[in-house]
Amino acid sequence: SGESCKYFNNPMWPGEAHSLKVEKILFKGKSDYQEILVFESTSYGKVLVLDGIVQLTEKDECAYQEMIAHLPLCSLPSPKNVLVVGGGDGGVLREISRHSSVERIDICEIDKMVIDVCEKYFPYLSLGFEDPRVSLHVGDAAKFLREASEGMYDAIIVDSSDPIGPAQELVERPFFETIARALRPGGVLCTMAESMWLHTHLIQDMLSICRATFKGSVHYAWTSVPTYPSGSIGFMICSTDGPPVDFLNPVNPIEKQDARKSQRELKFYNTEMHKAAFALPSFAKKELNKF
Ligand code: AAT
Repeated sequence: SGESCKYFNNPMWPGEAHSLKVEKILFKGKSDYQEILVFESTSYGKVLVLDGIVQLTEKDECAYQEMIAHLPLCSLPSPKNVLVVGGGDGGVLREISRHSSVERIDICEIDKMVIDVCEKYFPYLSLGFEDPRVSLHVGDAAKFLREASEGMYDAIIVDSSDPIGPAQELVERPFFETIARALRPGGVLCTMAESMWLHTHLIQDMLSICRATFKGSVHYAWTSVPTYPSGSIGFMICSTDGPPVDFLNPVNPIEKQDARKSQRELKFYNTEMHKAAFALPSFAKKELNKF
């Protein structure tokens, strides 16, 4: 009631709110696109918040970033050209860097301030930008993909925020069509696809768009991230028509690829977690298999 009401008004999860105790506010600012907050929490380390929504915490970022990067890249025999959409903190770049087959990593992040703030407060994530294979493009990914050359990427990873604000277009059909065009035949997409506990309709919409757009295979996978609403997050993982991709049985195990093993060990991803990510609870199977 009263003052606390605003915390229950997020349209992505009406009537619920998740809280972490703030020990110290480290940065608070407003970019052209969103409000940015970094704070030190009591039990999850530093936290990045955009427009009031937790994007990552030091303690559990590994679960999200390792899964969103390695689910697609370990499913291809030898990925070379990779595009990241969003991901301005650099964490997904850090994970892609482990793959020694990769020759080029483009990243299109809309908000330069996210990149700068993360460089200062999350150096163990933004070190991803130091990889010489990375080219940064600051701008709207919807526009970037409309202009991308046909068939140029082996994999596209969409690490974007929730579809309110600047990421709205990134769950709509035209965006998926430009992704399919930018992928080579048998190329793969992995995009953040919200929670099966909270967003059945959104996931169903994404599934039907993806099934119409990606003629290889389309799957929903998920993992546990304690600080995301409902404690879990999903991924839509798809391939274009071409050499078939068997997402459930990764052909390119990370154990063989990890070129930077000495710098930072994987904390979450392994081949067993990869395979397990595609298993769905009965309720989700029923809801999602219709689409
Ligand atoms: N790896 C951290 C997790 C994120 S960050 C999402 C990023 O997507 C943000 O930096 C945001 O600025 C960027 N972004 C949003 N819209 C666009 C766009 N149109 N083009 C390019 N970049 C964009 C995601 C956490 C998911 C949270 C789930 N609840």
